Amino acid sequence: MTIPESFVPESHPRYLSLIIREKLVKGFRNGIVVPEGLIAHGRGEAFDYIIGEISRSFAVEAEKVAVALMLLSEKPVISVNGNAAALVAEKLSELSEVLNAPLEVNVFHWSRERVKKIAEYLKSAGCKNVLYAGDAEIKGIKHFRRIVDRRGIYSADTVLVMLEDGDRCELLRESGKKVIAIDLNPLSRTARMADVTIVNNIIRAIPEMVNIAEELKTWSEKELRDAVNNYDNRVVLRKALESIAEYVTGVQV
Ligand code: PTJ
Repeated sequence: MTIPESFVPESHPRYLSLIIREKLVKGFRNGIVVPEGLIAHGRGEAFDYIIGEISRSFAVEAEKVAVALMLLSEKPVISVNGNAAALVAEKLSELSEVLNAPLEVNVFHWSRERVKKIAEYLKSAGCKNVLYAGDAEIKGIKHFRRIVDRRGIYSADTVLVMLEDGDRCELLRESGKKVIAIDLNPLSRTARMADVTIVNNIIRAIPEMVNIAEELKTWSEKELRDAVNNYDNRVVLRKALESIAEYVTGVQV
């Protein structure tokens, strides 16, 4: 008998969800994902479940504005933690390329060794622009997410974050940066603090943003500015909550 690489049969009704778990467990065994990251994924899964595990229109609307904002920015940076690297390294590399924005390794559970491991992993997934020097600090943050790269988040004008914590999001904004957050939980502090909140799973949002970026690169600066100026994040968060309520109450029991 040959032992399969994955124990999940393709016919399993929750195949994709189980494959994602396997990716994270593999990332954990390789020292990229921390045990706390597995717990954080559980919370994300629960929210994804009540969103319906698809990209809703409010998410796509925010993805478009996020890409427009990054294209308009002088120094956009994509902040990557362990879970994000384990789940979407290749697509993050593509997004980095198309937006001309470096990926910066920034983690809550910091060690120089782990940061280097994640950076190497992103490079092996094709990313040519990975920052991880940890040679600067964001004032006011006590935890390790304060450690940033001088050429990256420290001097960025726009930062894309995912699986972020609310206080850093707030401090990044206070320091004059625009913050785009991808978070499945529309109630989180991060979701409420960000300038643009994409309530979606990173496994869908990042590939979609790559495609959107290809399209928006053909837009004029005015068209990009109009998209950003006409956007209201509070309206989008409200739509997310209404959509969840509608979806959950519509399920036949
Ligand atoms: O930075 P690291 O790698 O050392 O680890 C950081 C973790 C993930 C442990 C840390 O950031 C953390 O504790 O995250 P939180 O505070 O639990 O926040 C995670 C948020 O991301 C929650 O609101 C989840 O709903 C959401 N989330 C989880 N998985 C996904 C997600 N959002 C989008 N896509 C996901 N796949």
